[in-house]
Amino acid sequence: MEQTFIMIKPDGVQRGHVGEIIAFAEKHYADLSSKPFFNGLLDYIVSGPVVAMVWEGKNVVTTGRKSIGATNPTDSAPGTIRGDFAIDIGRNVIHGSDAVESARKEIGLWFPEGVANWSSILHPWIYE
Ligand code: RTP
Repeated sequence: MEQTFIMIKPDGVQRGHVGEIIAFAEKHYADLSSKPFFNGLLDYIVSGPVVAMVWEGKNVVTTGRKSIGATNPTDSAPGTIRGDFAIDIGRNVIHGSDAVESARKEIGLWFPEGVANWSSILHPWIYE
């Protein structure tokens, strides 16, 4: 079953500060290191605790991103998480992996010891 990495960003949590995650943030957003907003993005991501999750389900990378909504809250539809809760592109509340391969990398980065190998008894009622 497909998995995706989901993280509620600091403005979605609003508590304390965790300096050690700077290294994670730099790795997590390594592909954006040449962008002008990179340093601001790192400052933001390490400004407080985050809630990191792995979601599992059919096409969950795509459906997760649809639930999250467009990167810029100006473009994210009402009913999506960013559409309902975010105001600024640099404070867009939540992250979701953009592809199965990036989900695999991000889950490995954030959960180096792995995630529980569970299988839901509900699957037969949810999926044909
Ligand atoms: P994410 O990785 O956080 O889920 O966001 P995304 O795929 O929708 O967007 P991406 O292009 O990967 O950008 C990563 C995060 O960088 C911040 N950003 N700021 N100030 C700006 O112009 C700007 N552009 C992007 C956003 O927090 C975005 O989620």
